[in-house]
Amino acid sequence: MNWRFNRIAVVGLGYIGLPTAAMFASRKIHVTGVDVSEHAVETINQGKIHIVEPDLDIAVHSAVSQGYLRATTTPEPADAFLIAVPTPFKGEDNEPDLSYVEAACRSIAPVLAPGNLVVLESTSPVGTTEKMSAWLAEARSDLSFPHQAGEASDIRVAHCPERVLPGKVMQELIHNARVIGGLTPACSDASLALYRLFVEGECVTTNARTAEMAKLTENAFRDVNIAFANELSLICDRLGINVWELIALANRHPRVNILQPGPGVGGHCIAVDPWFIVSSAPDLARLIRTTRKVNDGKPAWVLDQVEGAVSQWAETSGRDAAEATVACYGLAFKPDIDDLRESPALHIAKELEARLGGRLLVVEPNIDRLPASLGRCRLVAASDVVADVHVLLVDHREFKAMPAPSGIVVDTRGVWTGAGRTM
Ligand code: SAJ
Repeated sequence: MNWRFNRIAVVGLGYIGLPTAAMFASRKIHVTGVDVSEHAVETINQGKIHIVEPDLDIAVHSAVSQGYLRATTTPEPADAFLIAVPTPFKGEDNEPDLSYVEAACRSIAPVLAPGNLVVLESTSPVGTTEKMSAWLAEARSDLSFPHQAGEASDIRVAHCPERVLPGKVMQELIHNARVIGGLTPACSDASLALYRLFVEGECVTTNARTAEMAKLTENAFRDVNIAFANELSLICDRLGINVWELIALANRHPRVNILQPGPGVGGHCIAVDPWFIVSSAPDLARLIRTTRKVNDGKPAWVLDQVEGAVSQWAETSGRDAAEATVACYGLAFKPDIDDLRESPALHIAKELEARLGGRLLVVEPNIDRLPASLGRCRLVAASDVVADVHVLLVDHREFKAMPAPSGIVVDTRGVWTGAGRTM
């Protein structure tokens, strides 16, 4: 079948939706961006962006000024609708919260017309695409949907999970392979034609449930591998072995590729998505649940290390531990970005502030001002630090380029104490 997409609507203009909208617009397709935030809509319509991502500002500015991208708070008719809204978890049991997906479905339902395609891009638990089809059908009993009518449905529904790395979104959107899972083969075919408009990577079709699980599997795989490295770092510390040297040596084996330990796992994906697998098969997902606990437990271990370092300073200097000045290097959730959300480094700095009072310095070259939650710390340049204990939390390029500071060092990333580095 020959699919035509004259207008595409993207619902949710965040880290995934806005770059995707700009990408379609760059191929001279009319795109309507939909978001509940008036601020986001106004900013985008001025050709500006409300999030930080390299090269996105240029793409949005040119898409808006050439008239291919326009943002609104109310959905309008289109040929294809992409849903890219958050899918967080909630409650003590980390259950997936699909309320944003449901709200997005209910908002587009009134403008759907026969022949339309609806694609879910948000990372979602297995079964969400079927639920989405059911929510749409509930709102539009005059149309038929694939979970009821199969190949003959008026509306096509598919899942095509986003897989781009924050900081490299504009390149990865074009070049990464895409997994496309339709509720029927015709739904997959329509989505394939949609993504081929700008994706140069391989586009592979499957069913919706497999596509949902593929995305969760990718992030759970990375989580397991990081947990392995984090657990090794605890064991090596006890045994007096440099964990970074150990991993570099083990990785010389042709079939071993261990990731790097750190202060914990941050961001909005890897620390969240594995829980979606756990909640769908709690009795079977034993390794994946333990992985989450290992990675979530790392910040507490780092805090113990810092307290140990402060006691060591007090002992050797003959001073009171309460007089120690501690400097934290890095607050972001990973290197060379300014994103502090769900950052283990930020969590550690906040805890240290609470425990140490005012004598905490923070070096974070990617921000101009400390978040309000760190009201009693001082943001300083690395060259201005005078401290007794230095805590490296993020491997920003600036820290890699400088020598290890003198004093006691707690290095969670192996930047100053890693393989091949001397103290
Ligand atoms: N981390 C380590 N050690 C490592 C690698 C990462 O401690 O060796 C930490 C980072 O410091 C960070 C966290 O893990 O705190 C996550 O960072 P990341 O760079 O691994 O991943 P994200 O969360 O930025 O993006 C991931 C990507 N998934 C995979 O690489 C499998 C990305 O492709 C996904 O699109 C994204 O999640 C998403 O949106 O799901």
